[in-house]
Amino acid sequence: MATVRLDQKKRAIVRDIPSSYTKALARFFGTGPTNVDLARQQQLAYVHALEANGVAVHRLDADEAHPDCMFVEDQAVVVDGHMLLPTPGHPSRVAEQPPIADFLMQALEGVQTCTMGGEARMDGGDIIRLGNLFFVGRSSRTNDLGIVSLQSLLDFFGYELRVIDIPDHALHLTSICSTPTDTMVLVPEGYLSPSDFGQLPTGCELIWIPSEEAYGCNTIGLPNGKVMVAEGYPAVKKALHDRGLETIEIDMSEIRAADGSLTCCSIFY
Ligand code: CIR
Repeated sequence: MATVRLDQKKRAIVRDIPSSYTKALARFFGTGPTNVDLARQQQLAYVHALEANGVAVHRLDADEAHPDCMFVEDQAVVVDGHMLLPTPGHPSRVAEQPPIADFLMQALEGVQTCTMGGEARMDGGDIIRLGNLFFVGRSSRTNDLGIVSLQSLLDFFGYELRVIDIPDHALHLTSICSTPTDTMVLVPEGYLSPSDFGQLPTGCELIWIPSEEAYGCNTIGLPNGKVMVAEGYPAVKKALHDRGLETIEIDMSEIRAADGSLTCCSIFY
């Protein structure tokens, strides 16, 4: 999940993959998953990588009625112990939320929770955090009313929010972008431009990656300084290695097949 700083990544939830996963939505990077066993193996490797690097992982049960339920990032936005439960932007995904919300409300005892009403829509996958500066994608899943709800939460903390229009050939902001550290943003050429981000705080950097590695721009930075990356994206690896970061590669082929990236598969809380 992209709304916590590196030092806040101590605990995460993931959700098991249902047998119905072959019916998951796929319109962008993926052509639809075909091998549920392989997807489960890849998710297990993902969980092991998190655990091996100091993150305590809780697994929620799969929901057979919701093929996309493993993509928990979209369902809850946790910021400094507060939580926004967005109304997800795709109707088929709305009912995935209650078990995730219930778990987080218990785990984050006394958490201040807000929900969205009316026509507001947002997927958590449209948000990234660079220190205390937030970016939100205005996308096919996240609308202006959803962005207003997020703004209200961030106003409480005094954090700035900048809006980025997501091009039609991408699903979410996190589909094409991530913050492997609290001072770096990985961005693909051909999707976004420097003006989308505006002036970054001193010491922060946009790292441009060739467009053919757009999927690889989604990474998970870990508190120990290592970065989880999808296997098969050499320019992403090199950019991180050049900056002194160690990478952990995860085979994401059957998760990518459903347009899912590394951050989509967990919520840090
Ligand atoms: C969907 O289309 O909603 C899922 N198949 C993929 C969701 C990926 N989530 C994310 O980028 N945060």
